[in-house]
Amino acid sequence: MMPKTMDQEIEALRERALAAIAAAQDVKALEDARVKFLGKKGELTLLLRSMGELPPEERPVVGKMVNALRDELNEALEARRSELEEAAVAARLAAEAIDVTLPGKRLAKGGLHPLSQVLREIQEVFVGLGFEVVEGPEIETDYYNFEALNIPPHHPARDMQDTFYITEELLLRTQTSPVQIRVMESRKPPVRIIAPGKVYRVDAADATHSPMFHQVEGLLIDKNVTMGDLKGTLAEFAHALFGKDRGVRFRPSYFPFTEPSAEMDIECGICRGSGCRFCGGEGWLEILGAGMVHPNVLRAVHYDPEEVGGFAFGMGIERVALLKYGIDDIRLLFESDIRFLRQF
Ligand code: 2NM
Repeated sequence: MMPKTMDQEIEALRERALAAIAAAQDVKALEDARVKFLGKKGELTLLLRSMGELPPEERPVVGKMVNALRDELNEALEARRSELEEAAVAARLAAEAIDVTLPGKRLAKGGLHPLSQVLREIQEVFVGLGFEVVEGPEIETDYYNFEALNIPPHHPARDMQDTFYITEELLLRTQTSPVQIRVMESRKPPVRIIAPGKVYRVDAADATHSPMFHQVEGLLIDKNVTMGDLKGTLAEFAHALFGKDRGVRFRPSYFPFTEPSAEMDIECGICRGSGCRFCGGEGWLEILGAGMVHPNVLRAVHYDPEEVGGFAFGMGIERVALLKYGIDDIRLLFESDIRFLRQF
């Protein structure tokens, strides 16, 4: 075979180079092609060097051809580079496109536990009547839980069978009244507070008992407070929570920390007073205990019973929730069964 002439060699190199440029599918492949043909040790550079072997009169002609080829390849490289860059941008735009017409993802909606709802309602009623919400420790001393509340040393409530003792002195509070003792110790009358929170009693869990439950207790101390103030305040509360059409009644009762003491009933919402299974045939449902604060309790916090006095009350929030929603088992409030909770 005849050795290739210089112009044949240039033409062959041109075709290979243009093919490589056209075949490059990304900027990296294109750069490899540039180095292969136009780099320091590239094919075109080597060709230029080999010109030394040509007869002197051919050199300018071949030199021109090589320069023209270099220009052509540079242009082809540049054209291919912008093609690839535009394609890359187009691909990215397509991949990142957002379909603004797609329907949104539905968010799961949470809700308050029925106990929390009832607690908030109770708090709103009393805050509206001028009471302040206060909290206190769940671990209490014998003094604040019993002694200051006029509960004598051998009262059954103090029994190991009824109270969770931690030591001889420390216990889990059996009511939130110790919070009210603490507030009275630290403030002068008038006092208008409610104390919500967890309380603990040794009880087996059944439809109406739980070893932990929630209470709201209230206390109002001022000059010239009467049993009429107690009745008006608590009737107002019952009507706000259960509706104005529900009758309320007060019955005499006994608590060591109040004298006189009473319990308040509300007309049964199921039978409206005629007697049914929900109210045990009574027509009435007990919702809270109350009374005029005992002089011994006032003396324990260094208030003068001749100067000031007041009323106090206490209710179980679980019980109020059961009555309000017509639920028949307290355990449903503690089981976190979403099928039950969703109904409120
Ligand atoms: C009740 C019933 C009656 C009560 C008494 C006091 C305090 F601290 F003032 F003595 N706080 N709460 C009270 C009174 C609680 O719960 C059924």
